[in-house]
This record gives sequence, structure tokens and C-alpha cells, in this order.
Amino acid sequence: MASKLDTLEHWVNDVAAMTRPATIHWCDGSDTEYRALVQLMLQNGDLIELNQQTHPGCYLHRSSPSDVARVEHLTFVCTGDQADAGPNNHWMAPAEAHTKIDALFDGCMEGRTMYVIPYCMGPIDSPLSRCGVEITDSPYVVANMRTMTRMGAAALARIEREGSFVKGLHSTGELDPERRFIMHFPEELTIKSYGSGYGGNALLGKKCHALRIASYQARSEGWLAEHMLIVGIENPQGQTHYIAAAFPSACGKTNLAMLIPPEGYRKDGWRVWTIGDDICWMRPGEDGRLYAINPEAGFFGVAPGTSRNSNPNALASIARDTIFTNVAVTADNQPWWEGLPGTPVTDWQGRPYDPANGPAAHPNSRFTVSAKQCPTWSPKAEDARGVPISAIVFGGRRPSLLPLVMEARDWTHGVLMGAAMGSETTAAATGAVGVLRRDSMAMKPFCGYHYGDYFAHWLSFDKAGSRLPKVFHVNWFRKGKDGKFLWPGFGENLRVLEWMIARVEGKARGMETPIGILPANGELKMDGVDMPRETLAELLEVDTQGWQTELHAIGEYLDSFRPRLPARLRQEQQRVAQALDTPRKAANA
Ligand code: GTP
Ligand code: SPV
Ligand code: MN
Repeated sequence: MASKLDTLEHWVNDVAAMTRPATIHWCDGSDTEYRALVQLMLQNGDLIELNQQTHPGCYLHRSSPSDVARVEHLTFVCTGDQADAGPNNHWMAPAEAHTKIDALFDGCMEGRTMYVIPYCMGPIDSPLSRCGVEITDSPYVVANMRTMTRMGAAALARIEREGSFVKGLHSTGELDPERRFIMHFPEELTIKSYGSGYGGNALLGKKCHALRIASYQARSEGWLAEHMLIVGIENPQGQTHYIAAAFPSACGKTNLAMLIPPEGYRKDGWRVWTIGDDICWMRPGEDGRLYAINPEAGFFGVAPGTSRNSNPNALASIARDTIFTNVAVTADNQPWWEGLPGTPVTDWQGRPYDPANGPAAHPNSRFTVSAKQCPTWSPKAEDARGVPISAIVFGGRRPSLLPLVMEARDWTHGVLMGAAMGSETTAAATGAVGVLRRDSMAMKPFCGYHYGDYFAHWLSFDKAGSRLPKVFHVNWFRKGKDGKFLWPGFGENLRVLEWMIARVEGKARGMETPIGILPANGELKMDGVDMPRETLAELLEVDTQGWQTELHAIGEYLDSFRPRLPARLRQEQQRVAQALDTPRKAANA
């Protein structure tokens, strides 16, 4: 009988025939292999050595200045039927897409090494995990994939056992934005990416596989692949609740996943455990609860703003063995970005730093580091069963209207809260920054199929025997009249999480409003926070008129997914809209 690896070898041979590399290297994921790759990149200029006294094992990569973020307008979902991709995706017919991108791949690896990277997303022995193989001509991609996934021999063994894997083909190409495509073929479990070396465009295990392809698979297999962090909150009694939170790119997932409790909480014995900072795969267990794994093994985190004040755990994680991409450097060759003490001398493009050229570090500069280096890394992150989720949290950058926190009355209302999410755009993708747009479940750039079907899939988890998490919506980014954030954020966010846990445990009464349940007076623990009472009131206010306008906009947005929009979701929107109208009607009567 033919070995399962035959399929893999056939594909590798086919790719080699098309791309014509000088040599083929099968990655084993070993330390020796990693060291050799680093040496190669130090020689060819892909990596620059940083100060090895202060930052042992740390290197800097400068990408092409036109290749620093995800490119949503060049990212396609190529399903046989255009309707299956939905209005939330760019679509191209599979045959046309293959022809277009294969023409770019033709001979593109001549004279170069082609790397074959077998990887596993999730703990190697977990039934929730899935494998893939990325073929690339970029040693930088190999080095990053080694940190971000379980890469090498063990993954190859699992692929041999299972036979099925996601095929990802990548080439850096000429880094020409005119010759750049990120193509997904969910029906073929295939990804083809050409012309970019940047994170989400090139590390194909991450957004391409673990979100776009996985969300498509999850729909037919009864699970969820989400753009969520996973964090464990341990109370002084030693009980841990796991929370999964979906915030759009560069909106606080890494920070919340490894937050340091405020001093009073630390004294009382609260602890935080990090499971994941970007992606969450979850499915119902036998007890009806949702169990989650982090498919990744590392963090590809936003550098700017990471400091001893905002995120000391991230700073501790990246003190050694880290690849920095597009940060600035100091006079003594340490990595630097806005938010750190010290002064930059060289900017992210390698030029002498001049404030007239903008920030020293690119706003989407990143660090790649093994999750094991995080001081709060949880041993449960390796648990094949995953962790049970007590609460799901949605949130985005909303300068107004959205309160600090609100709870959905039930699952259907929670799905509406997720679907209605909006956020100001960030530097994580090319295009304008600070523009408010809808980003349902923080999956706008990552859902591999029609949002209408996706909402229906979310609703389908509410069935007999299920014990679903409570659903909340938060907003750390509300601004006052002076344009400054009203909420201190970061570690202080634990105050909000504590209220959620109290609600989960039935220990907080909450206050019912038309938009959801908000903390009742005095339920948010605020001792030790220097905040005027009016500010807290503003953070928790429900502006009925503003919400009526919002609900109308949500209804129009939902209608854009007809005819696949589940009627139940539109009815839920109408229920909330009517609840907002009721007090006014009562007052008029
Ligand atoms: P991706 O990796 O792009 O998916 O992003 P992420 O959601 O993990 O974002 P991250 O935690 O890296 O946060 C990005 C930016 O948001 C940084 O500049 C942070 O300083 C800022 N940020 C994070 N948490 C808070 C908060 O609670 N309040 C405020 N005001 N800013 C925050
Ligand atoms: C994001 O943009 O949401 C990221 C970085 O987490 S990337 O890997 O580029 O998608
Ligand atoms: Mn992300």
C-alpha cells in the first residue's frame, strides 16, 4: 500500500517542477537547523545581530518598506461558487486564481533553496490540532514558523499517520506590491501566497491556515476557529476560569492575554495564566462546555507600546531568543520602539533616525518569540483536551457609545453583539488607520466563508445539552471630550474580568438595560483607581438615542448578508431596537 507520505512527496515534486529550486531542504525543527538558518541570514543580510549582551539570541529583520502589513485587498478566498466566499471576502474563481498565481511561481526559486516545513497547529497529541506543510523559499519564514508552530519531525509523523494536511505554497518573489497575492482554496485545503514576506501574508500556518482555512473546516466539522486570545484567571481560592476574547488586529489581545493584576489583586492572590494571544480553536466537549486550544506555539506581537508599564510579561518574554521585525535600534544596538525608554539612532528602514520621517519603529513592527518564554505561560496550553471556556468577550476600538462592559442576555444576543462589533482600523493591515468599520467577531479579514453562514454556524451551538459560556462586550478605548482614553486599561482590565467571573458564578446581580446587562452600582471594584465618579458613570452610560441610531446601522449591516443571513439574528436586532424604543413610548403615553 502506498504510504500517506506519497501524497506529500508528489506535491513537493510538483511544486519543485514549477518553481525549479537549486536544492530542497526538509525542515526537522532542530536547534542545529535553526542555528544554521540564522548564520545564513546573518550572511545574506536577512537578519542583523542585535546587542548580544543585553539581548542574547536576538536579531532584527528589516522588511521591504512596501511589505510591512497584511494586504486585505490582495487576499482572496477562491471557492467554486462565489456566493460561498460572501461579501466579506474578495473572490476569484479557483481556476483563474491558480493560473494567475502559478504564472508568478513559474521558475521563481531558480538558484535558491526550497524549504519544506511540516507543522502542527496545536498540541501534537491533541484531537483538536491540525497539520499543514508550508513550502517556502524564505529562511526568515522558516525561522518564524519554527517559533510560531510545532514544526518538524513530530508533525511529519502525524501527517504520515493522518494523511490529510493543509498545503501552503509561499514565495517571497520580487516583493513587488503589483505582483502580490494571498490566495486561499478552502475546498482544496490549499493556500498560495506570492510576493510578500510579512507575517500574516507569509507565515501560512497563522492567519491563512489557522483562521481562513480552519474556519471553513470548522463549519462542516462542528467547531470554531476564532481570532481570540485565551487567558486563565485564577482567584484567591485557586479556581481558574478561562476566558476567550476576540479583539481586532492591534486592539489588545496580546496585552490582555498576559496582563499583570493591579497591586491589590496581587496581594489578594489573583493570578493570570496565558494560553494564547491571537488564535483560538474550540469545540463542545462531552459535558456540553466549549473546550479551547491555542493552535500556535509562539507570539507574533505588536512591538510599539509594549513597555514595563503596559506589558511587563511581554517585555520579559522578548529579552532573549527573539526575532524583531521593523523596529528601530539604539546607539548600543538594542531594539527600540515608541513606548520604551532610551533613544533610537536608526529607524526601522535603517536610516539615521529623524522625527520628520515618522515613528522610529514601524507602527506594525513585531516580535516573534516562543510562548514558553512568557512568565505567565500556562502548563494547560499543552493539554490535549484544551481548557473549558467560561466567558467569550468581544471588543474593539470604539471612541464613543460602547460602554466599558456589557453582558449578553443569552447566546443569541451574544452572537448579535459579536456580529455587530465595530472598531477603528490599525496599522496591522495596509490602508487608512483610525477608520471605524464593522469587524464581526474580529474576523472580517479572516473568515474563510460567507459571514451569513458563519453567523448561522455560531447560532447552531445553542442546542440541547450545551453549556455555553456567557458572552460579553468590552471597550477599553472610549475617549473623553479631551480625546484621551477614559479607562486606564492594561492590568486594570482585570477589574472588568472579575465582574464577568462574578456574573458567571452568579455572584453579581448586574443591571438590566435594553442593550444588555451592565455592572450595577458598586459592582466594579475600583479601589486603588484614581478616577472621578463621573468618568466611571460616562464609561457605563447608555445613550438611548445613540443606540437607536447604532441598532439601525447594525440592521442595515446585517441585511448586507442576505439571503444567507439567519432570520434569528435579524429578529434579535429588532428585539434590542424595540427594547430601546419602549421606554420612550412609555414616556410618551
Ligand atoms: P494582533 O497581533 O494584531 O492580532 O493584535 P493584538 O490584539 O494582540 O494587539 P496588542 O495586544 O498587541 O495591542 C496593540 C496596541 O493596543 C498596543 O499599542 C497596545 O499598547 C494597545 N493596547 C492594548 N491594550 C490596551 C488597553 O487596555 N488600553 C489601551 N488604551 N491600549 C491598549
Ligand atoms: C494581525 O494582523 O491580526 C496579526 C498579525 O496578528 S498577522 O500575523 O500579520 O496577521
Ligand atoms: Mn491577529
